[in-house]
Amino acid sequence: MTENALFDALLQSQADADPFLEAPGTSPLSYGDLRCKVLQAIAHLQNAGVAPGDRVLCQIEKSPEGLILYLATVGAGAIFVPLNTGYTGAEIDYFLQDADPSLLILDASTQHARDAATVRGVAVVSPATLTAEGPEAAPVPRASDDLAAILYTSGTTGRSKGAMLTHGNLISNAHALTGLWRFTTDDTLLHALPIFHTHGLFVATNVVLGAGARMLFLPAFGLDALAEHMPRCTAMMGVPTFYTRMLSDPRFTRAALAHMRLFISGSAPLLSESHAAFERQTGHAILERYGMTETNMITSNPYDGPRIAGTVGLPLPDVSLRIASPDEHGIGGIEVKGPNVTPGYWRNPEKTDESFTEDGWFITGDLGEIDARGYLSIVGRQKDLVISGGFNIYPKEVEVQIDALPGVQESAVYGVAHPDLGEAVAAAVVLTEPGATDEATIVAALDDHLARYKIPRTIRFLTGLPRNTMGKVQKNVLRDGYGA
Ligand code: MLC
Ligand code: AMP
Repeated sequence: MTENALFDALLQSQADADPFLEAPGTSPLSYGDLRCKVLQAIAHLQNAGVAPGDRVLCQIEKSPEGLILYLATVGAGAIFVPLNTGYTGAEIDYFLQDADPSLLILDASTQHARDAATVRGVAVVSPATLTAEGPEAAPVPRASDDLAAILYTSGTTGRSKGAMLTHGNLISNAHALTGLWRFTTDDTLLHALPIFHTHGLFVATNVVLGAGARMLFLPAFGLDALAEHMPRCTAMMGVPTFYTRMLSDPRFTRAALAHMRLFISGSAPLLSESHAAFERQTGHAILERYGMTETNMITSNPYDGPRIAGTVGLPLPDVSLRIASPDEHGIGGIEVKGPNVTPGYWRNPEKTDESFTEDGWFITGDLGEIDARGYLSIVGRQKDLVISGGFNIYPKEVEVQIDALPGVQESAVYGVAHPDLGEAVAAAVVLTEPGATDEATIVAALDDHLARYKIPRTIRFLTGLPRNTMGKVQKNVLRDGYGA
């Protein structure tokens, strides 16, 4: 017993010879290999000066090393902070200031983040160095309420905030989902998600570890890779875009997917039509679940009972859900309580206070209703947020950057329906005078500051923004008038 809560819960029980991970172009890893590499990486992290409680930032391309570094950082008693590989130097600079890390893990080729780290005096090390062969170190004791990770999520003020996740938060969700979704040592999960978000990092990886299952680990989502590797898998987790793209590909037939046990969707709404079309084409009813960075997973459709399209199912065991201030149709704000919920935002007590009710419920910012069977449906959002292909974009963050550009008087950023991504980012811009700037100039300027998935795919130039009597921009009018 090492008494490192997450290590003990997720990395101790599997037999050494049991297979863990296979990634195209790399040697397969058994659970014994995984444990050995994690213990070696703990020693490397300690030699690099990482102490318990330190933050370790990590912006690297998806690779098995990324998983080893997540587990080793937590094993070293430190706090893992994964970063989207698309973040620009300006964005990294903010995370370096806010997280105040002792180490930044970067691929050798990533210059912009390296420059930011030099300015902030943060040591940089490559994943190759940290995962090289070497002596092992024992996991550092950590209790279940110690922090394991901080995941940054953007906010309505335009500034990202770090959601703190404890060992206990992650363990409770891993155990709940492993049981609920019936993962066992017979399973092989097809992993095509990025590993800098809750979905690909915690939901997928921790469920596989919790079950002692296998993972087929793809560097990125692609239909050819899916068609090639799915025959050896039993389950897949994805965002709705994965499933709508599969629907457009004749290779994913009922016969080709007959061996699959489970398809899970989350991170963004799965349209009922997509659910029905997927079932018609493949014979599989996608199991939709609902979660958030701050809360891990909250609800899931059942494995055995009806998987109802357009709903996100029932609360996970130990998770409580309520609808705050329901209107006459029963629709209100979704609030959550349970062992899955963050203790708050990193060094941000104001945001933490704002995000919990006085009686301790976490306010998701999503609007929902619960039907007679107890199934939750998400019907809208109280927060001004665009979800594009499973990535969240807070309009404020983009508006602040557009408004600062020469020739721009003001802007409004909003989501429009998009057949592939669910929603796409759009902007309405008012210029200081006609022709003061143009779309290409705005997009080029944003590229220095914002990851590309946040950059508007369309920009409309207006003479004024539609506002209500309170002076608030009416984004619904922009969406309705200038949608898709
Ligand atoms: C990529 N691009 C996107 C984008 N993904 N733009 C908008 N929205 C997206 N989601 C941009 C790239 O920056 C690039 O821009 C261009 O599209 C092509 O990049 P790509 O990598 O080839 O894109 P593609 O294969 O189309 O990626 C789509 C995708 C990917 C759906 C496969 O976005 C993806 O893996 N999404 C998963 C997100 C995820 O894991 N979310 C979980 C969050 S956790 P340019 O300008 O360079 O051409 C969470 C909690 C929960 O929400 O409940 O799970
Ligand atoms: P993130 O901040 O990236 O963790 O995204 C969390 C948000 O994604 C939630 O607050 C929801 O708005 C949305 N979300 C996650 N899963 C679903 C789902 N199954 N259906 C609709 N929205 C979802």
